[in-house]
Amino acid sequence: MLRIREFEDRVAESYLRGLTAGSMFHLSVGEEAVGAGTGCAMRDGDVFTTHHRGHGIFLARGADPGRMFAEVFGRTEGYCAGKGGSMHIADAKLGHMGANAIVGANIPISLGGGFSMKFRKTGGVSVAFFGDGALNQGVLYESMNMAALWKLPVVFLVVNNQYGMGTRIDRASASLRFVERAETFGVRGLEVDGMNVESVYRSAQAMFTFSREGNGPGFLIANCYRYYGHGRKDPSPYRTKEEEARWKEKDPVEAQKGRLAAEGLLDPQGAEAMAAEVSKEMEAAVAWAAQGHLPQPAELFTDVYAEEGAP
Ligand SMILES: Cc1ncc(C[n+]2csc(CCOP(=O)(O)OP(=O)(O)O)c2C)c(N)n1
Repeated sequence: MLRIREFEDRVAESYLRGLTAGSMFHLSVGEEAVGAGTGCAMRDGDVFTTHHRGHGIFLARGADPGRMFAEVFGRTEGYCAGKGGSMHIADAKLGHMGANAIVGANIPISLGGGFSMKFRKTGGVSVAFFGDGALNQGVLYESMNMAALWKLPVVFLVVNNQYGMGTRIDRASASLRFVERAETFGVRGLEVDGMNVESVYRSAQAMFTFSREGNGPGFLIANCYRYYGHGRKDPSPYRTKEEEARWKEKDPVEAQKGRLAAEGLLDPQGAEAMAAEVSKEMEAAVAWAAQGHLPQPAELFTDVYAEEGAP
């Protein structure tokens, strides 16, 4: 969680310093428990897709922050040779089938991932991460129907940060009973406190196990909050300072620090040392990425489509 937060804060800072390629960055500060909890519950061989706010999830799956910064900076050393950027990061080796900027569009790709897992009997699970903004997209329910019909190992994972751009979830959804919606399709549904990393980990673990053991798809909705606006420069005029403060009282990093301290597993010096180590790691990653190379015009059409035989 500390690594995700530090990474995202440095993306924000790099953006303001003009280091980044592109003008829009969707940061997941406040959502760290969802990234870390689900990422740790997945296994090697599992596959996933994310929405446009997926840096934290990829980091939790083992992404190298240097290569992620390089991608965000549009450098050839990045995961997609600098041509995907923040919103289109993918890496087959780590099971990342791609971030996607079209709300809900990654969901049927994960459905295909689940079909592949079942067809090839790999024992893996395919996870689609998306925001509450996708909860009223038809493609979600088309995908749920097919996943349930064919008992595919797919988990629909909602990172419910309460807002789709400036629209609060209850202004966009006629009903908030999303678990019931999923159950209507025969998809097992569960809701979890997305500010508590241990709860997220346990719920995700249970859901992934259920699904990978051949019982069909799952739906997990994790309730959390994004601390920044929709993009770095969005001042969030559609929500109140009081609401922001209420959610920050449940800060996932501080809450976990408190739980570990209460169990005698972490003291203030230990916490400080951990934070310093993470800060050093991310500082080095930014410096390395900033020295990277910009793609040349001659490379315009390379790294765009998969080579034949590529994973
Ligand atoms: C199909 C589609 N409609 C609209 C948009 C514009 N858009 C980009 S992000 C976004 C809000 C997404 O909210 P949510 O899915 O909850 O994710 P969050 O940004 O909160 O993480 C919208 C409407 C889009 N990218 N794709």
